[in-house]
Amino acid sequence: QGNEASFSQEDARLVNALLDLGQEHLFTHWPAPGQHDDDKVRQVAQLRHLDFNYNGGLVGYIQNAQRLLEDSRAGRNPFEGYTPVVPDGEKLDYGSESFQEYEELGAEAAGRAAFVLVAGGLGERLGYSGIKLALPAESATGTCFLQLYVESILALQARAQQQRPGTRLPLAIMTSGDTHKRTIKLLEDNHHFGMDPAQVHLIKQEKVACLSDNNAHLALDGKDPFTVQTKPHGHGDVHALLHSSGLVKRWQEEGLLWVCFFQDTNGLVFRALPAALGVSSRKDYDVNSLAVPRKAKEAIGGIAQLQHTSGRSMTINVEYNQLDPLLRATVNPEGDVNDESGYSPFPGNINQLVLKLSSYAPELERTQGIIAEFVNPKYADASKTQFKSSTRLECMMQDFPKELPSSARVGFTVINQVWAAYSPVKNSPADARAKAAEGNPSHSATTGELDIYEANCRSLQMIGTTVEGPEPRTFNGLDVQFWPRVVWSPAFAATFADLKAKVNGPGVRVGSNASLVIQGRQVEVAKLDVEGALVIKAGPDAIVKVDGLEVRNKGWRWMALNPDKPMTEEQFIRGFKPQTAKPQRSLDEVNIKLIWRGCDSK
Ligand code: UPG
Repeated sequence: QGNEASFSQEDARLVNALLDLGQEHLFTHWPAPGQHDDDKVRQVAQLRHLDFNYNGGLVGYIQNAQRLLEDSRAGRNPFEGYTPVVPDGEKLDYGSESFQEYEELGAEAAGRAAFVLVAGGLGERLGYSGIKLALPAESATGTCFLQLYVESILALQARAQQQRPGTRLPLAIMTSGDTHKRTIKLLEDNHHFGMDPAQVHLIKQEKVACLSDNNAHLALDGKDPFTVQTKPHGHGDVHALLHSSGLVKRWQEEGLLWVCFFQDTNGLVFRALPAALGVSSRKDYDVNSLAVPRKAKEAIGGIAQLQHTSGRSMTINVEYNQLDPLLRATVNPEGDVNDESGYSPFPGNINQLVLKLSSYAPELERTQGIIAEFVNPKYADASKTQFKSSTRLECMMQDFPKELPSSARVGFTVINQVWAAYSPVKNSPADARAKAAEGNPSHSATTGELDIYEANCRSLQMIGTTVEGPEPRTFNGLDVQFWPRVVWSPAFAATFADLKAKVNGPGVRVGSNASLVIQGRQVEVAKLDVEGALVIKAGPDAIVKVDGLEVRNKGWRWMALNPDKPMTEEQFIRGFKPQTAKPQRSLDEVNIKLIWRGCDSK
C-alpha cells in the first residue's frame, strides 16, 4: 500500500519477514498510495533502525520475545533446577586494617583500570526531568555526580602518574537517546571537569521495540500509528557496546588490567571501589561485585550461589523481583526475609563490578557482549492474556557471569557498613516515604545527600575526630539523622589512608552546626575547631596547612521546604533548601598558617 518507489529491496525484505511473523497490524492501517506516504517511509525507516540495532535483527528480537513471553505466561522458573545458597565472599569493615590493606592494593591496581559508567536511564522513579548525572550529589558544594566521579578517577590517576607519568585512565559513559545530548552538554559546559576529553568515550545504547501481547506483536504508538513504541533495553547493553566500539580491545592493547563498572547516582561509590579492586587483584577474580548488607525485599538484587542439580554452580545476582519467588520455591517458604542479623542472608548487589580485562576481552569476542535477556510484563489479570502496558526485552550488566565457564573466578566484596558504600538517588519523595514506612532505605535525593555527610563524619570519627551530632530532622516526611555537613574533594582524599594522612583526627572538632568543605590536593588539617561554616579551597599547587584555626560563625542552614515558597526541582526532591552564605572573611584574615609556593593565591 506504499508508494513503491519510496522503498528499497531491503525495506521490502524486512516488511515481508515481519509479515511472515504475524506482524500485519503494523501495516493494515496504511491508507492507499498517495496518502500519508511520508509517514509510511518514516515508519519503515524506524523498523530498519530497530532491525539494525539489535543483534539478530527484528526477526531475532520477535522470536526471542515470543519464547520469553511464553515462559513468563507459563510461569516457568528461570532458575529451574537451581537452589540458592548464601555464598562465601570477602566481608570488610570499612576502615579496618584489612580494608585499608585492600584499599592500598586497589588504589595501586586502579592505575591500570578503565572505568565504565552506565547512565542511559532517565530515572523515571525519581521524578526528575534532568539527567541524573547533573544532579548535585550534595548541596554544600553543589558538585554534581558526574563531576564527583570524574574527580575521583582523576585522583586515582594522579597517584598512578607518580609511578607512570602520562597515565590517563579512560572513562566510558553509556548514554541513551534520553541522556546522550545532555551528557555531552554537561561535559562540554564544564570542560570535562578537568579530564582530558580524549579520555572520555561516550557509547550510546539504542532502545528496543515494545511488545503489546504474548505473541510479541510490536506495539504502535497510540498517538502516532506510524511509530513503533520503544523503551530502553537495560544496562546489559554496555557489554555489546564496549565490544562493538573496540574500546575493550584498545584498553587491553594499552596494557590495562581491570574494568570497573558503576551506576549514575551513588555518591559513595569511590569509597569502596578501590578496596574491591584490591580484593580482585589479590584473589585474581574474573568478576567481583561490590555488595552491602541488604534488607529483605529491598529493591537491590541479592548475590547468591546457585547450585544446579547437574553439579554446576554459579555466583550471580538474583534480581530483587526474582529472589522472593526463587526462595519460596526452593529453600524457604517464607521467601525473602531477614535473618537474626536484621538483614537478608543474601548480600545486596550495588552493581559496582570489577572485571579482569584478560578474561573479559576474550569473553566479549566470543559472545559479542550479548547478555541473557528477560521480559517482565505487567499482566492485566490472572489469565495473563493482556498487559497493563506494553513491555520489552531487557538485559542487565551484572548477568555477564552467566556466560562464563564454571572455572571462572567469580566473587564478591561486601562492605559491612552500608553508610560507607551505598546511597543511590532513585525514588521520588512519595515513593521514598513509602519505602521508609516499610522499614527500608528510601534511596531518595534526601538520603543520597545526607548519607555523604554521614559517611564523612563517621570516617573522621574513626580517625579520632570529635564530631558532634547527628540531630534528628524531618525532610519530605522522612525522619533522618542530620550530621554536620562535611565534604571533601577526591583530590583531598581519595582513600581512607589519604584522609588519615591529611587530617590529624584528634586535633579536629566538628560541631553539630558545622559545615566544613575541604577542596585541594595539598591541604593538611592539623588543628581545627569548627562551629559554623568553613570552606577551604586551595588551587592544585597551593599548599595549605590548617593549624590552630577556630571558626565561629552563624554557619549554613538546611531549611525544610516551605511548600508555599518557590523551589527548584532539585530542592523539591530533597525536601530542603540550603542557605549557604558566601564566606565572610578571606583566608589571610584568620589564623591559619599558610605556605604559598609560587601559586595563585585564589
Ligand atoms: N541504565 C542504563 N540503561 C538502561 C537502564 C538503566 O544505562 O536501559 C543505567 C541507569 O542510568 C543506572 C543503572 O543503569 O545508572 C541502574 O539503573 P537503575 O534503574 O538505577 O537500576 P535498578 O533497577 O534499581 O537496579 C540495578 C541492578 C540491581 C542493583 C541496583 C543497585 O539491576 O541488581 O541492586 O541497581 O542500585
